[in-house]
Amino acid sequence: MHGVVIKSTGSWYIVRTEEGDNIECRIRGKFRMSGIKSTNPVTVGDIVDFHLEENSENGIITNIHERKNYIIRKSVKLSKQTHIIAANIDQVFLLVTLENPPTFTSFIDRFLATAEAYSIPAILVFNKIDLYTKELLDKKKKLEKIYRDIGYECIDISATKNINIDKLKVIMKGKVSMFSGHSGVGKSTLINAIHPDLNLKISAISTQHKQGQHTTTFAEMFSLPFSGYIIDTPGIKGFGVVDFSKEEVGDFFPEIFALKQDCKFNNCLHVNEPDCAVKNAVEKGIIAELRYKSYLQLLEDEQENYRVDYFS
Ligand SMILES: Nc1nc2c(ncn2[C@@H]2O[C@H](COP(=O)(O)OP(=O)(O)OP(=O)(O)O)[C@@H](O)[C@H]2O)c(=O)[nH]1
Ligand SMILES: [Mg+2]
Ligand SMILES: [Zn+2]
Repeated sequence: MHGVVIKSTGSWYIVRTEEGDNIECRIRGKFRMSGIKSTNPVTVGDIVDFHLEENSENGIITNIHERKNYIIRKSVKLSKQTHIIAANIDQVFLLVTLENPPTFTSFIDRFLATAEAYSIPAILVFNKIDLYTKELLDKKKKLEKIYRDIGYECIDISATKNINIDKLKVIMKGKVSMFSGHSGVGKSTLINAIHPDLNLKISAISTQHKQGQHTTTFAEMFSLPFSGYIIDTPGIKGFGVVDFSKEEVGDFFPEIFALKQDCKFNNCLHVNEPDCAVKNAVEKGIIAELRYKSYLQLLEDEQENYRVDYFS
């Protein structure tokens, strides 16, 4: 038998079969995907083979089909370990709020670079626009211009006021979409707005810290009434870009990638090299300063910089 993993709690997996049955499955003994050191061998979105245990309605997973792609993050405590958030994703929506909680551009850029590295189309969704002041609307507009100019779609929504939810539904139809972003940005609220029957748990962000409360604790996949799947994920703080080499970081910034053949040195890292087309473009304002700073930061790969905002 086979199916898709729609939920994982660490020791149990819910596998949905083509007939639409949900079977609780386990893995037995050592089960490792070659090449990935991760805390979870099986993840949401994985296509797996399994067989039913004797005299039981539960199954044992015996095989994971090759993944089209997957997104990983570094485990917070064990920095060398990674956690696979989800696999076989068609597109990822990054939910962004400029306040309550703030989403910093360094985080957005790290996320986008990761999506580029895995060749997963990424869409920026600015949520909670019902709360935006004139000043925040201006800031959002400037940010959107930067991201649109380099090819990323940006959509303004309000999950609670039902603004532009239909626009999202059109893009999601027939696809596996993953929702990501900091805790409290409204991922679960948005999924409820798209598919109210799901009635996912949400919580107010803490008034003291203006941060989310990590309400969603496991990634989970839901099938949509208009065809397609949606993956809700727990809020993430940092996004570990695990296996980038310095030379390839620029390839995950579309505007840097586009210019690199014009640099004098073909292994130019666009830091201190002479006749660097990228640095020239930054000076002329063709490449946004904040994107370039995010790029430099990724080169250094300093964890503690995750939450630094270069846009203000
Ligand atoms: N005003 C306003 N509040 C919103 C909107 N979307 C979500 N919220 C509120 O933001 C808070 C957090 O929403 P959640 O959906 O729990 O956030 P989440 O991203 O799922 O958070 P985690 O599960 O912790 O990662 C709730 O109080 C929501 O009501 C919106 O469009 N406008
Ligand atoms: Mg949630
Ligand atoms: Zn260069």
